[in-house]
Amino acid sequence: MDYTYQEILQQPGTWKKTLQYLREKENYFSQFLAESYDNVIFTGCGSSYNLSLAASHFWQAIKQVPAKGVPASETFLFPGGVFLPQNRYLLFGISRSGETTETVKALQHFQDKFKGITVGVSCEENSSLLKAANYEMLLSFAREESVVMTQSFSTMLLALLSLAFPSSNSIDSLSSLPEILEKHLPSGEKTIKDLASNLSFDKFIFLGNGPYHGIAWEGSLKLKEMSVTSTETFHFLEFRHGPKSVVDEKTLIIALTSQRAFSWEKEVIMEMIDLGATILHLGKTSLNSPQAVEIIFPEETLDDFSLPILYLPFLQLLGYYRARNKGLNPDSPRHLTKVVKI
Ligand code: F1P
Repeated sequence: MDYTYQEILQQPGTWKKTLQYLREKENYFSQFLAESYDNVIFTGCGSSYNLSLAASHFWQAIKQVPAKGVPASETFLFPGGVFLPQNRYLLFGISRSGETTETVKALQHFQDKFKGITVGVSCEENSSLLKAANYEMLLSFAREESVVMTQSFSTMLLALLSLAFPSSNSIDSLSSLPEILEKHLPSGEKTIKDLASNLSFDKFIFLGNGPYHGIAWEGSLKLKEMSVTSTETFHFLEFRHGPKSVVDEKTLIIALTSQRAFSWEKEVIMEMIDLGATILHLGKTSLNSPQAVEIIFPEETLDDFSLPILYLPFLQLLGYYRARNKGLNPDSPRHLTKVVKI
């Protein structure tokens, strides 16, 4: 198999290294976590923007401070919509390569124009982003050959989630994640591989609320990048307000349900099944529907912070196997390069 596949499957081990890294760096990170900020901004491009969306939700929900995920280009093209001159910010710049032009520029522009601290989050040592930042989160053990981001995404998100929790107990609540993933990967991969062999679907809709919305965007981007497939992404209830008009028997809805809003999300899913859709459901509780292909994670320790991360490898495998079934090479996705420099 190729390196994209290998890197998807090695995530349990990479996640263990991530949690170990957070333990080792606890004192270093406490230097900036102890300071006070009015707002927290997460920024990046492509997958790293999707990561920013998920991380900002986690951060605000856990730390009770205003947090926002924005595309790196917005921070310098429309700063008035992102920053307030009188406020003090904690700005996380997220970039696997640490060389994406917009993300490096976002950090430099912020440091020139606004007040606060910057943290570079990357897998590449000595990268331009890490050199520009006041602090660094260097996850070099999650470096990857794949053009599309796989383990680097889940690793950087897991690291930021762990950082958001009050030290010590954060790691405990997430420490079971690698083993849970390891347990579900074999059967989950088979489920995804079987579904991806069905090339009759021509519409792919990703649905996710709250912290799952950034994950829905990332699953949508993986399928698009690797298999050259048009995809759409919505919050569950938003899908009723017009976009559901496209649903028919050739529609696959990838539903990333939560614990908190499951009853609301299930209602939308059942309505779409009545319109003819097939469902790929990742969740904690089964829908008990013959129209739903499911990967269920019943473990008690899982919640709306850890589940979104756990869904990622299966969404990555969906993109991988559909690409393979279309005769495409996931290691060299059409038109794409590993880093976008302008
Ligand atoms: C960001 C990015 C990826 C995309 C592709 C090109 O990279 O846009 O999101 O999938 O690999 O680069 P980075 O800033 O995280 O290195």
